[in-house]
Amino acid sequence: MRTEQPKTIYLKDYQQPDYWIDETHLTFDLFEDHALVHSRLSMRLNADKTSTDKQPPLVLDGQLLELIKVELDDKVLSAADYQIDDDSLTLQPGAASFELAITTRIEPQNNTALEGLYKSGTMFCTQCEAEGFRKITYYLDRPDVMSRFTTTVIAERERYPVLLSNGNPIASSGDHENGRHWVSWEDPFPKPAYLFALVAGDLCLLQDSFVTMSGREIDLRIYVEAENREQCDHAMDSLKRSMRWDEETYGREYDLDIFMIVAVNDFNMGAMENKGLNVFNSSCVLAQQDTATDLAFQRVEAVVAHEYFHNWSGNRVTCRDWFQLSLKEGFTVFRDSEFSGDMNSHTVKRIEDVTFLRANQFAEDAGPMAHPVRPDSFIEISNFYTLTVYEKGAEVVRMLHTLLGAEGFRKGTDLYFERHDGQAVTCDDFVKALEDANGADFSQFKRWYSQAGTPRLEAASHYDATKREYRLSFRQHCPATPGQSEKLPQVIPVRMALLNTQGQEMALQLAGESQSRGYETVLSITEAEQEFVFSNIDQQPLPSLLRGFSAPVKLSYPYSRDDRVFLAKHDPDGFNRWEAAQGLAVDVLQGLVEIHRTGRPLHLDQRLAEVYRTVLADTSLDAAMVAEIIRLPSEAYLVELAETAHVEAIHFAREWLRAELARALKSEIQQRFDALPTAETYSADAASMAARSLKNTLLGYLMLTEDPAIMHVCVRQFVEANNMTDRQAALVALVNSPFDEQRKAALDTFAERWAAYPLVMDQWFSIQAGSTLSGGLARVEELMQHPLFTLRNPNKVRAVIGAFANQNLVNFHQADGAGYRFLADRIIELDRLNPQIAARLVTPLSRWRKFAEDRQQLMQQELARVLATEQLSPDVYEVVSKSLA
Ligand code: B3K
Ligand code: ZN
Repeated sequence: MRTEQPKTIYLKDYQQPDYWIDETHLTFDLFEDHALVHSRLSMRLNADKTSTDKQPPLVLDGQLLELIKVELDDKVLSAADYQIDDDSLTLQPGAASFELAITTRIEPQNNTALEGLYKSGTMFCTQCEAEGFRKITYYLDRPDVMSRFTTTVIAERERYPVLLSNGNPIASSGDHENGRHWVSWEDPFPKPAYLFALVAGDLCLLQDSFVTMSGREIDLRIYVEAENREQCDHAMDSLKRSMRWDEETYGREYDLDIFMIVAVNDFNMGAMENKGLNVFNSSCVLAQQDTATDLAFQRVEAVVAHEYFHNWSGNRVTCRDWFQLSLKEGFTVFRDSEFSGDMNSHTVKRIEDVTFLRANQFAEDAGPMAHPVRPDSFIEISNFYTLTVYEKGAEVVRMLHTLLGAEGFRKGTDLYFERHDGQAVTCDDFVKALEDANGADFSQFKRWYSQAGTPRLEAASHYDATKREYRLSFRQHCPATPGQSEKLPQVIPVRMALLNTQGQEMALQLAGESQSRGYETVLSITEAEQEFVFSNIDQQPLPSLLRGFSAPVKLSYPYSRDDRVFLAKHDPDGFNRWEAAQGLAVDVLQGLVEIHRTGRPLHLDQRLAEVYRTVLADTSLDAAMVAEIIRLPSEAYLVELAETAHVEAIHFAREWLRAELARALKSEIQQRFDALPTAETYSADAASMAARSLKNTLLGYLMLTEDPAIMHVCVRQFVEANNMTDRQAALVALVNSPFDEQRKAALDTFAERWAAYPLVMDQWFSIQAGSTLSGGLARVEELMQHPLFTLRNPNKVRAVIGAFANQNLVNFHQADGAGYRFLADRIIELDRLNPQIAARLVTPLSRWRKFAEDRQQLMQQELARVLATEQLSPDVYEVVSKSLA
């Protein structure tokens, strides 16, 4: 924490470092009330940048460190030989190559920010990305400084039998005085400090092995606390599948002899890809049918894969500077989503990703924190681990994949990995490799990296029966975002087909082209306005546009509701069938919101019921798809779409429509519900998960009819379920139902049964915090008094405060502003403990421009109050000040 104004860092100011660190030798001496960190660095002048005759000072990053000793080439320096401030240690090396030895003292047990070396429960662990290593020792803490690390960890044997770091264990390990022992690790691959990791604890392990494509046997280990030993199988299977997939899909083989995952309870995000030693939030490792839902199983699979894939996209080839973060994150998210698609269903995975992107990233891109996939500036890099860098970044890579085709893309990534192995590079280098391998020119495409905001794409069409010609025209426009008022046209790949009145795809012959494009094509839109003419079209077609969401844009086309019904029933493309049903539901809901606001009674558009009826009766369709299609768009998405969001009206209209659909389709829903088998034994395969997903979606609808007979079915499911997915779905339905007695009983039974399982209790917290029944704020305040709640555990903060502010819109936005006041108080409180988590909580308030005037004022007031707080962290300062600007 500091008092002076935090300063902004600009991409345009990037310069190479003055020095390199070839070797890094670290020794950690861990104690209960402090840790000593001894480093020995082999350094040399960066000759490309500066000459030896005017050697620049060496400025090492360091924060919250107590400096014990500095030695330069084995000579102890005195205080006069160096300068120290809050962020750095500066000294003047006498030669172009030198050895620097530094000892610092830190207090991991008091580190509540969970960055650097800290304690989670009884174990020591680290989190160094992005700039956490500087909280461990003085160093060149920047990703373009890559060094070979050797690490020795010394700690009490009894308390910390397991001592881990990156790389391969060096045979030597042994006893030290006073019941202490030590282990040394060596990582042969040069890496930036952000990939450093250390773990010390009393851990047990699940061990397995994997034989790579070249026949090397890799030792695989998942370390957890003893009570979680039975919950690691799914993570281990996911790891092995990821390793195989990366070999088959990208030709990437694992490189060390050992790969370790450690689960910790207190972790700021999902997981971290430290070389050879991934540290995970336990919520992304542990999964077992009794305690984890299918969603949690899928998240474990995706996060294990994501972190594993970073070994190439991030570790072997890393980022030159933090502005390039999407180089590794966008690419790796794209890789993990394709992996998940291959493991389960591509269409369902795509629907989930697009739903998430549109409700959340689009909102970010339209708000005060909007920034390009490659940002131009930041105050605190931790604030830029955003949906834009990750999810929009992945969309950008997906478009490159679409434009090049799978084979061309693979040629490009092969060249990228080969050309840049062991280097710290930029997004431009990535695109250049794809261009060079394919003879492509992506100069215009690269605007996706530099322009923020979600482009709008308006499509229109005209059919000329006499000429048998169909004209499809597009107009693109990207709204202004902070610091970017003028935007240039971007390359927008539109995957599309034309459907005849039978719903069949028509042959696509573009005027001026000699060859037909078959029945589906990708139109590349590059101009602000552009037209495509299709020839030999003998009837008025209905276009199926942006299939698979081939570009992250807001597409509009003047579809009538009947058109959407037709597409929802007949489009051969699964994604666009869902999209048509979504579009219809959005249109219906937006209409209902307006009608409700004028005080008129609401009526159900039977066309939507008809689409749902057809889908419910279609047993040939993947059950997970049925569940997706009959799920109404979220309140958050409706807020995002609205010019001014009227929270109560949105909530009312959506709840009304759900209940109305449930009543209108009760017998069809009941029939389908009854026909779905309840499996005797649990399985986490795709088909079983799909069946559960549909069954529980149907249960949710049935419960809206408030029929006591159904309530009993729900209670029975809650009691008898042999897995957490079904149990939790029943609990959610009960918690949001008017059956007070059953709700209370279910919550109590659940809490009693699972009190010893923190991750299960997180679900219990979050279901209640997210419940839209009235009185939400009081409930949340009560939950915070629960003995298991603590602000020091990020998962608990997310489960209670995060769920309330992000998923419980009616209660968070209660008209008197008490929800805003509550959140601002928590932000201020949390900022003293954990600035990264505090800054994340600002998001719902930062969206104040979306709401009506009275709410805008109340939200701004709270932001202003946060900003006026003394000793605000740069993290919260940046988000709040930008939100108010
Ligand atoms: N690379 C880490 C994120 C680190 C966040 C630091 N504030 C996890 C991931 O994206 O794989
Ligand atoms: Zn990542």
